[in-house]
Amino acid sequence: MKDVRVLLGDITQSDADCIVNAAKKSLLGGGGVDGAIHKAAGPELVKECATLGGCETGEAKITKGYKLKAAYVIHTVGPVYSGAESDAVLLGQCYTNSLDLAKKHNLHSIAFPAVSTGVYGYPPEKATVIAVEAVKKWKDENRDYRMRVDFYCFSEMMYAQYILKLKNTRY
Ligand code: AR6
Repeated sequence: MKDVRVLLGDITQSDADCIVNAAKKSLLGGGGVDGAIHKAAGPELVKECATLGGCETGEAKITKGYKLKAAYVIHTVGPVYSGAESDAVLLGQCYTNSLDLAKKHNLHSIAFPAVSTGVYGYPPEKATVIAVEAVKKWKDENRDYRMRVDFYCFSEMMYAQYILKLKNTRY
């Protein structure tokens, strides 16, 4: 896919216009990538998050990035993996709603972690397929809008999953 990259490393170091946080419904911080983003952004981030009234699964909300390189953070809440069909729908919505929000704010680059694949238990081989397909569909539907998408992977295993899926995806 054009303008789509797979990167191995820490998403808090991303130079994208916005980075996506795999948050919890309260938006008040947690472990994993959420903890890393809050730590890197500084205490102003949780203060702004506290004004947002939480976030439902599959939805996305935006804040400033504070001390991060990224100007904005888009907070999305992935599903806790249960094996139900709705898991895939909700996970796809995390990507689509984050991309819509980035476009609404006139942002042209976005970095995603592998939402739901840590604490929330989504199997990586399934989650990466949903992530890549949701991004491809969104890019197909927004051909007139330039958007660089970076998939940030925190392990070699996750990196390999994305590379495999992207190799088999035609743009
Ligand atoms: N950069 C990129 N990816 C990371 C980083 C990082 N710095 N740190 C972890 N990952 P998780 P979830 C990867 O558990 O499953 C939190 O407590 C990690 O290896 O962060 O959506 C929230 O508050 C994994 O592949 O998010 C929620 O309560 C991926 O990011 C809950 O966890 C997602 O793992 C959300 O669970």
